[in-house]
Amino acid sequence: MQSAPAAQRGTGLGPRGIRAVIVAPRTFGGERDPTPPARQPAHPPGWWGAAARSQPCSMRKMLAAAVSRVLSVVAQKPARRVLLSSCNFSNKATFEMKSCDLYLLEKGPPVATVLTREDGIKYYRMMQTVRRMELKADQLYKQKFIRGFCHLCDGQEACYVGLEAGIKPSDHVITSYRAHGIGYTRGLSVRSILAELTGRRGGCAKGKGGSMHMYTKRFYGGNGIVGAQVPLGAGIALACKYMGSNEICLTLYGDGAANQGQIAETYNMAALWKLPCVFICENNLYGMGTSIERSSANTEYYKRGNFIPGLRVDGMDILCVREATKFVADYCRSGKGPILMELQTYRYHGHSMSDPGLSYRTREEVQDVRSKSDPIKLLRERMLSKQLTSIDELMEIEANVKKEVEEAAQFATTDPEPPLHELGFHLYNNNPPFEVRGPNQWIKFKSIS
Ligand SMILES: Cc1ncc(C[n+]2csc(CCOP(=O)(O)OP(=O)(O)O)c2C)c(N)n1
Ligand SMILES: [Mg+2]
Repeated sequence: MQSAPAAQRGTGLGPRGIRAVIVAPRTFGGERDPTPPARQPAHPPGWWGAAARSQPCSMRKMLAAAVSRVLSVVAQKPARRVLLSSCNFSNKATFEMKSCDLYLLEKGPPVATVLTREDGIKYYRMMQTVRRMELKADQLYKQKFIRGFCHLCDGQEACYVGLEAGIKPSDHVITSYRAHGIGYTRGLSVRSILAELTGRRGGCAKGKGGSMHMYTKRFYGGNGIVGAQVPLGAGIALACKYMGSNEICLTLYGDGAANQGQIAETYNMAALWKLPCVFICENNLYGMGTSIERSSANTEYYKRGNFIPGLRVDGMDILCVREATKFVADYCRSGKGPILMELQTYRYHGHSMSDPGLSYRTREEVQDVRSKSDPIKLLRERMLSKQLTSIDELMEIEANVKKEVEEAAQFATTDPEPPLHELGFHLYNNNPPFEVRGPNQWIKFKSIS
């Protein structure tokens, strides 16, 4: 049965359109520096901004011309263009969003929000980075640098960037095997993700995890068994409650996983114990090659918690996801127990690298989502429409992202593989050395934490 195009099925993916780049974040080992990325030293926003903004236009042009000569030497960029266009940027703007559908809730997230220029640029860079990283992974897979499983998440970028924007770094996240994007937004560097995919020593799991098993602080993977991360997420939320940390756990799973029995069991326990757990169903319309209409008797996943309140969110709109995430995070933190959030989204690639993704959906359907609902295009259009950025600046961001991803790929294809004798290392944290059995009982590996 051929499913109808996404837009016709009322997926909430409204017509929209965009593209972009940014400044590479500093990295420390596998993790990104948690401080916000610095602007290029050649043209930081603060050094001329306040003075220049208060000048009349002709004075701004004179100032730009003078500074241009100095900057063109050090910045290797058309400084006049940067200065002039930056003068006209707004610092923030208000945007309206699609309202969320609610279940057992009287009030939902706001339908309008303020986006600062700084945040907009940050989100744009992050979404572009995830997109480019996934396209690079696709290429490395086809070149046979990456072997085995590989599930890409391009198309779903607004979910990951929006979720991270709505929680605290101290909160917790666990997800399925489609883990590259959210691993990045949780703090992993592109380099450590790509090197993990190629099985190299510099990978975030030291080259021993691969696509489905990436971790960093307060990010628990990367789980290959469909739905198995959901009870684990409730367990993490139980720990948050037990420790009285006022932290929450975002527990992600797909529309396919939503039909599993263990998900219903977990809803029950989480509600019973009022756990600070946000159940997040990434509804990308398909579980492998099966459309939601063929797999689910009830495709309103935000209502599937039965006794747990829920909301359905436009997962292609970063602002919608951010505001909804703040809303559900506040709900959980206030001690009311779990809440369910369905993110309506779409994956551009097939389920995994062995799935061309076009036997169960049409090329036109994918193209339709790309042209009307792409999350990066949407943010781009919004920011341009309210003068939060310029095309030049976005292109500069794109160029920087491209460079960062290229350098990461270079590392991921040249870094050595972990040595064989380290195969059993790092199984446990802070454990005295012990021996592990290999594929047969005569092969022994030493395990060192
Ligand atoms: C317990 C279990 N059953 C089946 C599989 C094979 N499998 C891997 S992904 C998948 C589909 C899951 O779809 P969904 O939950 O919608 O997530 P998406 O891939 O769309 O992100 C299946 C059936 C598995 N890994 N684990
Ligand atoms: Mg799915």
